[in-house]
Amino acid sequence: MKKKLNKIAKDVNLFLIRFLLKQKHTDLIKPMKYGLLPGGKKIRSKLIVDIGKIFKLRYQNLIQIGAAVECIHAYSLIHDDLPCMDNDSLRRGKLSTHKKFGESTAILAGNSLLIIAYEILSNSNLNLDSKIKIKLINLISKCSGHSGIAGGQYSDLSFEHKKIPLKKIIEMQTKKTGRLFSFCCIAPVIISKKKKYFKEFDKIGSDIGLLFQIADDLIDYSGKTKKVGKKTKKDSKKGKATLISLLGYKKTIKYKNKLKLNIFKKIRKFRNKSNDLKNTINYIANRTK
Ligand code: GRG
Repeated sequence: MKKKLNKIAKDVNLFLIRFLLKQKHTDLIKPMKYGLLPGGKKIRSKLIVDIGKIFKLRYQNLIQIGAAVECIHAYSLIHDDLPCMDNDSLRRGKLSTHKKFGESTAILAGNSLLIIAYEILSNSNLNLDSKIKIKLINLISKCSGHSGIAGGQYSDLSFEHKKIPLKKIIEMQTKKTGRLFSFCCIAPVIISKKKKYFKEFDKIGSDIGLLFQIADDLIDYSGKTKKVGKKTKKDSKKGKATLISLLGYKKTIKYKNKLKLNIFKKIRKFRNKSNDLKNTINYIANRTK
């Protein structure tokens, strides 16, 4: 699993480095690269490749779509670390982008990464039919804006120091983290034009996203800053609404394991074609950083 993940991370980074090299050089490229390239696991790209494998899709197209997703993901992390959001000075084991380059530069580098995701998806070297590209762009827009990442982040911040019911916490985490995972799971279905699987992979994606977020909250609860590469034990200090704050540590682990088994049930029918996907889901559920 680690070997395959590293290969995909390397290929995505290589694509991004080449793509950025072809851009007109500007002073924002350096902070953009800083927030985008080193350290990230590229787990979202791994999911795209795993599901692409089920539908026998071209690897290089999947890497290019993964690159676009990683730009949006990096943008969300850069903005998430800002003082007006979660105010974190450490990310991926180094200073967060605003600590290194200043707040205004971090905001602009983040915005530029969001825009570049659309440039990557609409680029003529992405070897897909224009109609499919438009569908991908339309979906990633919905997953990133007010009904997705940004909307989920808004709820996350407004829930701080409040008692929030389980359903609302899950809804918030599904938007904040799950929608981008949904995109990763649906994109290969859109490319393969297998409409009948669309809803199924939408749900699988948001469940994997939720699983990822729960694992992330557990890491915050019990992980060590040095190993994780970002400050841990912040959620309780900030009064974040998480499953741990509501159910406690042990029940949250039970919830996570049940969710994982449910996802496995949904992908069982793909038999050994979904082996890589299954390994990635296990990795997501058990990760410690
Ligand atoms: C509209 C895209 C957009 C963003 C603005 C700031 C913001 C709104 C949203 C924040 C979303 C956010 C940071 C969600 C948390 C998801 C999460 C657990 C990220 C950690 O992802 P990893 O572990 O990171 O995959 P690496 O470093 O491996 O890439």
